[in-house]
Amino acid sequence: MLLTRFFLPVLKENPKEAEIISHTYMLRAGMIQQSSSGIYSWLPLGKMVLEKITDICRQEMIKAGANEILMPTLQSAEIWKESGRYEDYGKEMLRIKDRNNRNLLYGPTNEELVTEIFRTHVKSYKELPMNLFHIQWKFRDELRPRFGVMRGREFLMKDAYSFDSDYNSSIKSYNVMFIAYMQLFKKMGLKAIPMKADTGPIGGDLSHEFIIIADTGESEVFLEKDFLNFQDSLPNINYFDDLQERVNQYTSFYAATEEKHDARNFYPENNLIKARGIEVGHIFHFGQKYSLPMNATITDYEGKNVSVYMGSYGVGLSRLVAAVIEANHDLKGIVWPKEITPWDYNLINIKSGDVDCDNICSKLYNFMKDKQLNVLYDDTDERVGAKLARADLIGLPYQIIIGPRGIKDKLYDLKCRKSGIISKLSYNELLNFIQN
Ligand code: 5CA
Repeated sequence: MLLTRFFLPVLKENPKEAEIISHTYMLRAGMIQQSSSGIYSWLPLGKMVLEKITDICRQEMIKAGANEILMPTLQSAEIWKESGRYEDYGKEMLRIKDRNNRNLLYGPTNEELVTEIFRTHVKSYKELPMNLFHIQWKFRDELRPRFGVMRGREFLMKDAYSFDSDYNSSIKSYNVMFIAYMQLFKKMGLKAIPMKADTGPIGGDLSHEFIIIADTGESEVFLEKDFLNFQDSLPNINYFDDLQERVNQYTSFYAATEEKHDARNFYPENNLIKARGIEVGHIFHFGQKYSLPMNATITDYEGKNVSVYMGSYGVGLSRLVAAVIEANHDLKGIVWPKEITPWDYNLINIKSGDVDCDNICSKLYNFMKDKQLNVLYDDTDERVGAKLARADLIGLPYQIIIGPRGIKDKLYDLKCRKSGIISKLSYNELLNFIQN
């Protein structure tokens, strides 16, 4: 991509409304623009990262056996009255009337709607287990939207819903999602820690939040210190195996959100740490909470009618963009992990208009495009200082910096954004590096 053809409205100053670094950098790097309180437009750079995160999540869901659907943002109030949540949900729910005076709402979550889809079509245990997921915008009229997309009112969520014919198999379905979450966060370059959690308005008896430790996080959490360094040592994952042992590896550590923390359950005490974190995912096992009032029944293997057992599983996709930045930045800007960076390379022509600089940059850019390498080429005619500052701000993993001095010496600068180390490479060394 040529930077002269890319809409990247960077800001020079730190916007005063931003209180945390991810919000500051997302605004400064031209990733988002606020449209009203807690509601944002996603500009090209932000949209690219959001897509990458979404895609990693989608692929893992499919691998774990879930089917993708797409439910609407607007839902009828009727099904929420069936479950009893229409009144309970309170002021967070945005209620709307259509021209015929019918009550609609902008979905804050989808347990009711997916249960309605299920009960229309599925009648027998033979069709189970089943997991349906979608990736859709949600609306919650948060009391205090803040920190940009971290706590928005409109936000993108991946929500999955499992259906099983009995309790034991519904725990297996919960375990599949538990492990899929560990995988998908790892694939985003993040260390998410599963913690015992409260179930709030979703309900149920078993729940885990997935937390990224960060000082700016809104959640207070308690965990065993050793958990921070734990790496899953079991061999490859097969989602059709029994995953209980794998889940136990994680749940044997003490880790709980503030609401679930109880120091009496913790031993040895000196190893406990209190930290702050960002909730990037939340999974719930709630059994028959929705299927009972909504009459979602199936016949089991004995021919009896039973209400289906369910769980729901959310990932905060738009929040994750901010969470990744909280976990990966420095004083100069964002430092994208390679897994979700919008491009791998930032080719910077520090003297556009100079024939030699233009030639070598174009040659390199075309070569990289031919090899299908992901590169953003800064071909603008701005000052060198502005170009380098912008490159650091948008944080692509490698910068290839080409200017008259390098051309004279036949040595070009390759800068690793994370370490800041600049290597001087010949043209061939540069080609070797980018091809490996
Ligand atoms: N139905 C369940 C699971 S599908 C559910 O709604 N769970 S939730 O309420 O915990 O939300 C799932 C995830 O969405 C959270 O873990 C969080 O990462 C994200 N999320 C929740 N509220 C917001 C918000 N206001 N802004 C950004 N992300 C949010």
